[in-house]
Amino acid sequence: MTNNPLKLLFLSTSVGQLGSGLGGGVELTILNIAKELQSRGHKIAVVAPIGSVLESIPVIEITGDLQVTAQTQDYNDPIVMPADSVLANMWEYARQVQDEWDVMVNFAYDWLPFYLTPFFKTPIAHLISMGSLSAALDRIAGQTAVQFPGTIGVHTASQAKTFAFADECQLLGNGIDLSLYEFCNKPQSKLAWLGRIAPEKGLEDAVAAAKITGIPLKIMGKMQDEDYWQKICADYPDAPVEYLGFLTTTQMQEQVRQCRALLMTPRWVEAFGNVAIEALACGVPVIAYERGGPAEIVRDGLTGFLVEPDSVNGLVGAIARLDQIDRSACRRQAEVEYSLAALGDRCEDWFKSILKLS
Ligand code: HBI
Repeated sequence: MTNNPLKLLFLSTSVGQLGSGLGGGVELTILNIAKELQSRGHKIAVVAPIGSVLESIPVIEITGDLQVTAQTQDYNDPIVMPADSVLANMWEYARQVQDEWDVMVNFAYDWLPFYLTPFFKTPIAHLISMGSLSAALDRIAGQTAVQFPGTIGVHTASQAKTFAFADECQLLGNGIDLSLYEFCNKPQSKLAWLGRIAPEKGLEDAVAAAKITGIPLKIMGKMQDEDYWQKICADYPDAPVEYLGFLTTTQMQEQVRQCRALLMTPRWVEAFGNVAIEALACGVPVIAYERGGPAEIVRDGLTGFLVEPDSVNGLVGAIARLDQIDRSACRRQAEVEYSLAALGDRCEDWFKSILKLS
């Protein structure tokens, strides 16, 4: 237990209810940091869109219209604020209660929380969960990095490098509750793909690799872009693939642990790639395009393979070499580098440093 408990108010992503999968990896990040810091005796509450659920963490549910997802916008698009913005309503609530909290932590990839930071008395930490996608966000976050040094956290160095203020970012990595993932040393002949079904995730390449190798591909994740999925099915009618839906962590790891590898095919700079450490925790090697977070996670040739980005043949070649990988080395890497305790230490240090600065 900590000797000086902090009161931390987390403000969630604005694009979906926590638990819906629309928030992608940041939903798991919020849950894991909140769980770990609460277990250390800190007081945590999460402000999130109505309908959000977060295990044993108190959630303050806020009504209003969800934000447009940043990755569907163009880089120079103006910021869109819906009439009854849930994001604006979340931050109005935060303004009213700010004196009850030591630090407020913003998890939304949105312009407003950064713009509001100088208007608040309580210090605000910003965890940015994607690479650069928007001129407006790059600009306002850059101003925040200068006005409030040390208050911007990211997951990886390659994600930080997509921003001009890379050197001002705290590198937090990420972490998972390893007790939820069961090691499997004897996989069946199948492959896994995990993530939001959306163009930036490059699912079509994994489907193409399954078709070429003839190894069945199990697809899990939120069906975010139905048209995108239908086009893949039309383009690869006889690929051995099966969509299993958006599963809970327990259900997902039950499937993934039986696979020979996880395929990661991001078209963008994946900020981290929670799914990579979830697979490693099950002893499942990760075959990933060498870009973004996964390139900093996978130990090439030891816990998986890094292949030339957007190269289906690269995926196929790596699949052929999977017998080289010792699956216990995958589990061990997750235990050493991606435990909740390691993530909790980095976050606790970050929040304490912000308090000292304020
Ligand atoms: N888009 N506008 C916006 N706001 C978010 O909080 C957001 C997003 N797109 C994706 C997203 N969050 C999460 O899926 C990632 O941060 C992981």
